[in-house]
Amino acid sequence: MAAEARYSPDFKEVSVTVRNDWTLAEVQELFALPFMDLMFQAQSVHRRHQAPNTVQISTLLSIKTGACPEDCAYCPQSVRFDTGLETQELLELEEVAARARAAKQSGATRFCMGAAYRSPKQKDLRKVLAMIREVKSLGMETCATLGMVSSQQAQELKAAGLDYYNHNLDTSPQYYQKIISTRTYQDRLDTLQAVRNAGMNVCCGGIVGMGEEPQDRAELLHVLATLPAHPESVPINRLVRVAGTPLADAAPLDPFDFVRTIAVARILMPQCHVRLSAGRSDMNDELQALCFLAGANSIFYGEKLLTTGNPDTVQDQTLFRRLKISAEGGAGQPAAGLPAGAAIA
Ligand code: SAM
Ligand code: DTB
Ligand code: SF4
Repeated sequence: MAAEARYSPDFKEVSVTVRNDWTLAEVQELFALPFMDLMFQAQSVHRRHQAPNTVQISTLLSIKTGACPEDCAYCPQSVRFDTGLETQELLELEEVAARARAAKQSGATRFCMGAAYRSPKQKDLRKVLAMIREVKSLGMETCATLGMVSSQQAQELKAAGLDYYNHNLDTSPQYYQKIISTRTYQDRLDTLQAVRNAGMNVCCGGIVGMGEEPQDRAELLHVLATLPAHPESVPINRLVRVAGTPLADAAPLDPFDFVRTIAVARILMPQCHVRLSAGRSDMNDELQALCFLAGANSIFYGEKLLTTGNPDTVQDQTLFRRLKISAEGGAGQPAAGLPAGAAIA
């Protein structure tokens, strides 16, 4: 006599289709699932759409640091907050090229350049275009985050060889107004549209742990998952609380709520890379493993983000070995010290 089945009878089949007609109610229902059910569903979707046990590796370089006129309440680079940050004008081409060569040497396949601009001035953009051409000529994927860009600027970036443009929505439309006053949510959507129209890959996500309500996290993911096309890359940052910023004393977030956000992002946008971005320095190995289980499959590798710390590379290598996670190979080499993996089809 067969044993009675004990698994949950109402577990839905994992969908093969990619949807951008999610309702907010559906997103809220996912967030409301028991943690284990959500993780099971997220990992099932992950295995249907992504190579398991494989993580894409990006490196990050701040090419222009601090003195930013915007007032993003989380950011150490705003000129409005006294964070003791040392500012740095736009780096010279030679220096960026040297850093990119070193990143390639250590096995990085994507090089992300970040600048503390509201939007780039044309004379600065010209210099950044030269940097993009240089990095591209090394055979690396290129990514940049320079603030708002016009359609014309997006086309120039694309023509120079930019593969990805990072521009985050950060939070829900409602909560956004408590975080930033110097540019609107619609400004950000317009930049995303310009990037998409220019034919570049979109990298767009947000920050969790800024004192927002669970509803705000649902709304952020709902906006992202109902864009006409999902971003190819979705960075989920955990707020790095920097002394001197208005969010320095934000209440700590329940780590499981962070993991839930990753899991829901994975379910809603099955074909994107979900990046476990800022905040890893304050996470133990077990929490990072839960994030990978929830569907995160990209990280920043290297000991600095833009201005704040990131885990040291030996620590990451050890974690990847312990979890038997491989670096997504892509067209290049795996990151130094990390086990190589098969490229994702
Ligand atoms: N100035 C450009 C912009 O805002 O688009 C590019 C650089 S900006 C620093 C890139 C992203 O870093 C922000 O959109 C935000 O999501 C993230 N970020 C900045 N400060 C952070 C912090 N303290 N904790 C977590 N993420 C942060
Ligand atoms: C993103 O979403 N996170 C990265 C990248 N895009 C540019 C930046 C994180 C910055 C964390 C704070 C700092 O180091 O200044
Ligand atoms: Fe400036 Fe970007 Fe920081 Fe906002 S997040 S203050 S735009 S560098």
